[in-house]
Amino acid sequence: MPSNSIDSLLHEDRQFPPSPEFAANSIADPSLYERAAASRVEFWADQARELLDWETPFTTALDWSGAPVAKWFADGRLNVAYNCLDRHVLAGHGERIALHWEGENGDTASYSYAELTRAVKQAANAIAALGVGQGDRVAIYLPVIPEAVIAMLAVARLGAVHSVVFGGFSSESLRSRIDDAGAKLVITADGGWRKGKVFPLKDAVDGALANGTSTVEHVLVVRRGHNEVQWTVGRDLWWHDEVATASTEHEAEGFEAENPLFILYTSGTTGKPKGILHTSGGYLTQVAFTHRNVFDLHPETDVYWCTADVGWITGHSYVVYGPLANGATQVLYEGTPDTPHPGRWWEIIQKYGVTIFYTAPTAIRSFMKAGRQIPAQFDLSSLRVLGSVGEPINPEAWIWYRDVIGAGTAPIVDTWWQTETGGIMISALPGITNLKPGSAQVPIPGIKIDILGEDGTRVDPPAGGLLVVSEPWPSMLRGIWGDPERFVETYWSRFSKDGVWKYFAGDGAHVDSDGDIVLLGRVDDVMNVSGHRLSTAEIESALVSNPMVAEAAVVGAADEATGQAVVAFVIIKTNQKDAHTTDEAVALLKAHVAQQIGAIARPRQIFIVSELPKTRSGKIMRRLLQDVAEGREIGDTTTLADSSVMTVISDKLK
Ligand code: 6R9
Repeated sequence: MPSNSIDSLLHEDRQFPPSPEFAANSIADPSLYERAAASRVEFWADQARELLDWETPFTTALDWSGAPVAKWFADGRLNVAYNCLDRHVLAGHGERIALHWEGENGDTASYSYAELTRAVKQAANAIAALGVGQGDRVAIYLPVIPEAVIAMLAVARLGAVHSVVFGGFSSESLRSRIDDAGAKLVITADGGWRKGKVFPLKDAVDGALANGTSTVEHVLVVRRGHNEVQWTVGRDLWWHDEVATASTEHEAEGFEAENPLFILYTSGTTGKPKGILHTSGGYLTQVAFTHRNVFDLHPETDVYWCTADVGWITGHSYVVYGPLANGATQVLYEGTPDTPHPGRWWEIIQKYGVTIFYTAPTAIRSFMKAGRQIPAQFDLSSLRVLGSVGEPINPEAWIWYRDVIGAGTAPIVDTWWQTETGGIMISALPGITNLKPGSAQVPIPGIKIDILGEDGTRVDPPAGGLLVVSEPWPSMLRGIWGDPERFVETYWSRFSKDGVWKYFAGDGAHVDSDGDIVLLGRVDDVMNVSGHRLSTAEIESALVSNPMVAEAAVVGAADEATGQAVVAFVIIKTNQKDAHTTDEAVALLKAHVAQQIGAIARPRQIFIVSELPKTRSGKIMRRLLQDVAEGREIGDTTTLADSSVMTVISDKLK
């Protein structure tokens, strides 16, 4: 966010109270805050009992004796997939639609809860027959098709652990995730539809497994793109051969509440992505609670649509687990917002009568740019709640979203949370809170957030500082896969002391005079590009893995459309300098990053420079490069080893 807009954010005085009709029909009531304030842990225990079915009820809600690894509801047993499926059928809701799927190419499919339950039972039988059982890891690399949801739930049903890898990640990224988790099985598709074309997925899996040292025994392939694929006999199996022929009977077994549910990799401050580990009972409790209360879900009548890909945490918590645990009817869409025409999303809302819509600010900004005449061609009158996630939403975009998409009346919930927090942590509740553009506003009931100064003392409103979560919460991460030290170091070392553990989120935040929280972006070397997290170090290491490159520095520069954009400064090796023109080198390096990590990491700009600004201890001063990338006057250079470097760099860019 450009720094000059922060001031205006902190003086936002427009407020939008809930309409009396909305408040009267809303699921949540203010007593939630009172109950949570009276006893936070008991409050969560009540939610766990009310929202979920337990095979064995728990007797202890929270065990924090192994801090910072929490155990929630640890002596209880449940089956996550049973909670998302079978119990709704048993309660008489088998005919209710669980998924309305819309393929980008126009294919559609609908699954009732009874049909989805049957499909998951078949998939669980097929996957178990491949030797997958409790604790085994399964990598899932699929487009947004019903089989992605089915595969996740089938793995969960067996007590196994899924690691979903976003389909836009490269073969290299997939390989490192498969290897880190030691996956036994990969579930993929031949290809998927994106921007009017089939993109291959199975090829990338073949590439990831090519060195032959992988732990993967089988690859289960869904036919979706009908593109040609290579086949390794004995290893590769078609989903339609294995799953469609499997038995539709499968008894869900209860697993302990702390049984691992999934690993999801996310970018951190170093080059190596972190495998964030989530478990079962606490995670499902918080995602079900927040999905119900933050979106004011009425499962009998609402049609919910979250546009996230299942490969991100938003897809896990608010496409798969939250909505299905709550018995919601939802839309699942495979493709991009503007294929085959720029009104595709609005057409989908009109077609299915979507009532609750959850998307990212970057999408809203791109629609703003395209103009209100596009959504105006569709009937959006079914919409009654709008959500935002992934990055701060600027007040202009907030107002546009409410006016143009929400008919000037729909409440907007700006939800702050992270892969690590598992579920929503800060958000308005639409029937209760007076909404304020540009602010995520208040912790949800049962969550304790503080804003601390650099020295760890609490800052009082109105003031700015660093965001911490001060008490354990049910859907918190339980660790970084295979790296307990990095877990403590990354999240808990900064502000914890004397046995009091505080989770450091990596975000800066400000509390305004009403006590509302305004998020100010990351304070570490993590960028947020279109709501996706990317690490500067990861892209730098991709760049230096190219034989042309001697050294690289990457910064996130403010970008109107994507929030931040990747800008790289690269030094070419002396003996490579004459091999390419500057334009060629830039094009080759952009393609190299896309191939190493994925197209989302492709730099917007690459500047070829002869030196990088460094401190005397050799640390690259990214702050100065960011000034250059954002076209600002260069800041304080006194700690540079050689202060003339910045003059050389900025002269070069003029
Ligand atoms: C859910 C998700 C987490 C980071 C987080 C923060 C940013 C997410 C936000 C927001 C301001 C919001 N972020 N939601 N910033 N307002 N409503 O996005 O998870 O991909 O792990 O990213 O995204 O910087 O730390 P993840």
